[in-house]
Amino acid sequence: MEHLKNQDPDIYRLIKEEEKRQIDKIRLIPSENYTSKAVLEATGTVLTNKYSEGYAGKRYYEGQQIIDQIETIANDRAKSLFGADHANSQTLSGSPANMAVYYAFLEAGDTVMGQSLPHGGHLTHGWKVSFSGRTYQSVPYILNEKTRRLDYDQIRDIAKKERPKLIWAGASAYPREIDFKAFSDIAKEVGAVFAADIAHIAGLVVGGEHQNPVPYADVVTTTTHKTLRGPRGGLILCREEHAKAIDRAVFPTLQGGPHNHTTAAIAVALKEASSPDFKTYASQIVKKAKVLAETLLADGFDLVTGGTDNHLILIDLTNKGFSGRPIAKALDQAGIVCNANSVPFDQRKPFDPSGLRLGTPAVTSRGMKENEMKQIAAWMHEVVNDYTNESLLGRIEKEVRDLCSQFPPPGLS
Ligand code: DSN
Repeated sequence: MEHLKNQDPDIYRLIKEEEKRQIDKIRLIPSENYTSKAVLEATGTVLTNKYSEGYAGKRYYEGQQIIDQIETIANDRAKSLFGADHANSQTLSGSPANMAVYYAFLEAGDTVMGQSLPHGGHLTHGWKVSFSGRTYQSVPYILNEKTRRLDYDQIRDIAKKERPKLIWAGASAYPREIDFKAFSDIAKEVGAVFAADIAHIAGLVVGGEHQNPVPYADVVTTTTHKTLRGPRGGLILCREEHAKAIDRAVFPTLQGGPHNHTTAAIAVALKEASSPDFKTYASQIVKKAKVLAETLLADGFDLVTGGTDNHLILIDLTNKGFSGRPIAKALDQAGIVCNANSVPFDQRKPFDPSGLRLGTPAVTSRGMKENEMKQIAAWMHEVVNDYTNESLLGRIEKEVRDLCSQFPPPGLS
C-alpha cells in the first residue's frame, strides 16, 4: 500500500492498526470473519470506477462488456451453490436485501411476522425501530419461555390469527438449527410469502451442516461476509416466478449502481465456498462452537438452550450477577472480542443486556482447534470472575497475543 502510505499516512496508519488488532486478538463476534487474500484483492480493484445500473444485457450506461461477465459469474455461482433458480448479487448488504424482499412482495401497512429482536431475530424482520417495523404491521413471534427455542406450534397459532403477508425465518442470535420446512408449511397454511434470512448460517448451509431453505422458501437472503467468508455484501436467491419482482425491487426501487468490486469479490468467495475445503471449514466451525460451549458450561456459565447447533453461543450472565456490557469491555481489554447481547426474556435494557454473544467462524478460519477453545473458555472464566483486575486483563492480553501469533489469519500478513 505504498501509494496510500505516501498520500494519506493517517488513514494508512489506522488501517495497519486495525490489521494488527485483527491479528493479535481472538475475534469471537459471530458475524465477523477473515476473507482470503484473493477476496481482498478483488475488492480493491478498478471495478470500483464503473457505474452499471441495470442487469447484464440491459444496462443504462455503455461500457459493460466486462462487468456483465463478472456479475453473471457471481449469480451463476450463487445459483449453483445454493440450488436456486435465480440470484441477485447487487444488494449492498443484508438489510438492503431484506428491504428488497418487502418491496417485492408487500405494500406499506401489510402484516409481517419475524423472530423478535430480543429473542434473537434481526432488526429488519419487523422490529419497531427499523424501517420494517415502522412501515409494516409487525407481529413478532418469540421463543418458548421454558426451552428458549423456536416453538413452531406457537408460531403457527400467531400466523393463523394474524394472517401475515410475509413470514421471516432466520436469526442473529439463535444458537439452534432452524426448521425451514416447518416455517414453509406454516406459510403455506396461511397463504404468506416465506422468506428465509440465512445471513449468519449461509456458510453452514453451503457446507451441508444446516438445512438449505432454498427448496422451501419463496426467497432467501444472506450477507456474504459472515460464515460465507466473502466481502461485505448481500445476495438474494429466489424462485423463477419471483425473479422479476426481486430484481426490480433492488434496481430501480432501492439502489443505483451496484458495487462491482464487491460483486467480483462475492464471485471469488463463492468459488472458494464450492471447494471441498470449505465443507471441512463449515463442519469445524460447528465442532469448535460445541467444544467452547461444553467447556463454558462445565465452568458454570449458563448458555441459552444449554448449548449450540451452529456457529454461535449465547451466554446468560444473570446467574453470575453481572450484565454483558462491562464483561464484554473487560474481555476486549484482555484480547477476546465478543459482544454484549440481549437474551430471551431479558429484564435488562438492550444497551446493557444480560448476555454475551460468541461465535467461532473467525477463530476457525485461523485454524484454531479444540485445545484453543478450551483455553479461550478458561480465560473467559478468569475475566468474568475478576473483570476489574487490570493486571489480570493485561496478563491475559499478552497470552492471547502469543497464542494468536501461532495462528496467522488468512488474508493478513
Ligand atoms: N450486525 C449483524 C450481526 O452482528 O449479527 C446482523 O446484521
